[in-house]
Amino acid sequence: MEKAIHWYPGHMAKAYRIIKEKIDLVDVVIEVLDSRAPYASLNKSIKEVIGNKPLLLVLNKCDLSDRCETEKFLKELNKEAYAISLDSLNGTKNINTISNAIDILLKEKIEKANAQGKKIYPIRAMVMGIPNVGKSTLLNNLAKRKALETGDRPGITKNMQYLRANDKLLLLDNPGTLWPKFESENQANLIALIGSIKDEILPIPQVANFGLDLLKELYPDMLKTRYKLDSLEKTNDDIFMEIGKKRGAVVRGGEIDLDKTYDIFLRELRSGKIGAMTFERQS
Ligand SMILES: Nc1nc2c(ncn2[C@@H]2O[C@H](COP(=O)(O)OP(=O)(O)O)[C@@H](O)[C@H]2O)c(=O)[nH]1
Ligand SMILES: [Mg+2]
Repeated sequence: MEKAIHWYPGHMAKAYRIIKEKIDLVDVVIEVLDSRAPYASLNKSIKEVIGNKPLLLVLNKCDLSDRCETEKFLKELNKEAYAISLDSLNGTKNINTISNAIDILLKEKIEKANAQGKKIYPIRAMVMGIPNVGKSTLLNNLAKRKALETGDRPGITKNMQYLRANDKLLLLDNPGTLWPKFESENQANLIALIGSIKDEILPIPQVANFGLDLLKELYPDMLKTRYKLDSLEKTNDDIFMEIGKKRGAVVRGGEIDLDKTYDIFLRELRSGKIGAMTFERQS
């Protein structure tokens, strides 16, 4: 990106320290990913942070992603860790799904405890993930109470108690915030697109253009339908002008307000209004 997006080392060190302090309190770690960009939202250093704790990957926001692509990602990720997909806003079955997944993940440990007549339940878990993937929403959904502050802006989760999901599962009440990894410009753009970086510090025109390029390539029909576009064989600026016009993003004199258009486009893209889509493909 022209204007580099940084996650300062100070933040990283702090996040690392907080997680290290809590990791010994739990039996299993749940890393929440955004199913629209599972690889980009995965923190590759998590294994260093959690040591040998079993890891459950939850591809969240599956209501917003392309089901077919999500299945492919699950298959691939399942080679490295246990992976499931969820919609944490609407999940009456989420507790069972997570509880069952943890039982499978901890199968050996559970069998051993049973054989020795030791008590293993309740299992303690910690939820982690980069900002905005839905950690607080998932915790609220599992604990069936709106105890945690949620928001669609990154960094809203702050300061130990456990929340009870069911008889078998306790969750540390505060999720661990992991830092996103910017290994490439593409990854930084994806992280921006899923809303894990505050818009205030983002080069919005670049992110919007990245989103438009992606949709032209991956979901051209949804894009055309949403904005009633006859053709995509135009420059991005021309397409944004059309979108702006249709959404009434005009300034005095009838000129299109591109900044406003970018905001509208990104809001609609992020909230699934253009359609359910996955922004990454497996290489
Ligand atoms: N559509 C959809 N939105 C979700 C889901 N989970 C969380 N969200 C929304 O994503 C935003 C960020 O959620 P939050 O729990 O605050 O993320 P956190 O930063 O990881 O704790 C909020 O606007 C949530 O309502 C989901 O499964 N589906
Ligand atoms: Mg949160």
